[in-house]
Amino acid sequence: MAAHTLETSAVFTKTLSKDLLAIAEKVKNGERITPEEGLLLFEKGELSFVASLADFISRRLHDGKVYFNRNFHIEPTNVCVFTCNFCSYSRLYKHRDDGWELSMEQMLDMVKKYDGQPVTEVHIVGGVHPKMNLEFFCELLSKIKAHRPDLHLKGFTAVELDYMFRKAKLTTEEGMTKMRDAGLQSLPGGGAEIFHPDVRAEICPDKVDGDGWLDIHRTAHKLGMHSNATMLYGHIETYAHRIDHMTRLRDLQDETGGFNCFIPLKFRNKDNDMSYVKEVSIVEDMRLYAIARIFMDNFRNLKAYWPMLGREAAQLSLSYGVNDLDGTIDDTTKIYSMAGSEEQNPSLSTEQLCDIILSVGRRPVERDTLYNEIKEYKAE
Ligand code: V47
Ligand code: SF4
Repeated sequence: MAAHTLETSAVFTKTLSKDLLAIAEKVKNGERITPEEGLLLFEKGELSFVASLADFISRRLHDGKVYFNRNFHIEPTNVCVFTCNFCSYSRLYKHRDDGWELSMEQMLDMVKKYDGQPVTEVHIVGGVHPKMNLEFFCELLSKIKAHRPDLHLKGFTAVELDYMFRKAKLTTEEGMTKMRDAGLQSLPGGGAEIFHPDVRAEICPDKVDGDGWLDIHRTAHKLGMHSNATMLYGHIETYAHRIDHMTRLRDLQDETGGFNCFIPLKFRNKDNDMSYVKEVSIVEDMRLYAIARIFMDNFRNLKAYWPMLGREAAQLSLSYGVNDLDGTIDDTTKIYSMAGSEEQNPSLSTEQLCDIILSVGRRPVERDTLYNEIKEYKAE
């Protein structure tokens, strides 16, 4: 199979059912597949089949380019009013002595540590602390912007925003406008989990629901901001729940076009209230990436978050539709090391990240948050 052609007739006709063959034809012609067809891929699509379709789409969109970003994380606190059963990271307010709460000065010092370094983004996300309110975070944003105007401020999941806006007695639009005016430019994709209420009731009953999450992102897009979308997979959800989740995101993307990328997040089971749930296999991880690439036709970018997946699995995912490995992140990200990821100190230099990409025959390209290309790195 040449890089940009998909030979559906010769390769697949002997082995595939009519339904799967119809999906391959649609992919070849650049057509959207239906939710029923997405479900069929989960139920019947073998790894090699979905991989060839996903890689075809990824090469057609990106010509072998794999993006990464020079960013760093600030996690203001792991104190949280919510009790998501899959979370290994949060501590209730009454147990806050076991957790951390950074002051404004500590967070500004973290930003200053990167003075003179070519980072383009700061990603701010954490627990939902009852005392860290909208005013506090608006002040943080405007102080970071004043210190370093070129840094793109990406921060706060819909869960954090929903809580802050409700506490401030503001509508979503009023609250989001305040955040935007203080300097917030993009929202990360967290808090989406699985939108379906049956699953949410079991894994995260008390935080913003699926419609609320979508409404916050819709509002951000309307105000000219961008955002990401995640899906926490590999726990109690069924294939139908995954398709329902991705369909809702695909519909919102049709409406606003404001999503930058889709990020499947693999459930890790260490030290949380769902430790009894076995983690899914790497074959299921790769099938999920490939099917997401096929189904989410209006999302240009599919990201594997290597601190969660592990660097080798993330490298493998580049053959299953992934075209973004997120960033060169230092060890400020704790959410996955605490949940059992093999990456206990997730830090990669630009050279290491480029080696990972080059050694599987792809083209490493540094991007900014909005996927503007900064530089392509060639093999030495
Ligand atoms: O919403 C929590 C997930 C998310 C576990 O937008 C877990 O660029 C697996 O959304 N096992 C927060 N996942 C992190 C997040 C994110 C990460 C990287 C990049 C971006 C982006 C966003 O982490 C939560 C939840 O879905 N999570 N606990 C766990 N045990
Ligand atoms: Fe809090 Fe987020 Fe953990 Fe849920 S996933 S308990 S909202 S920190």
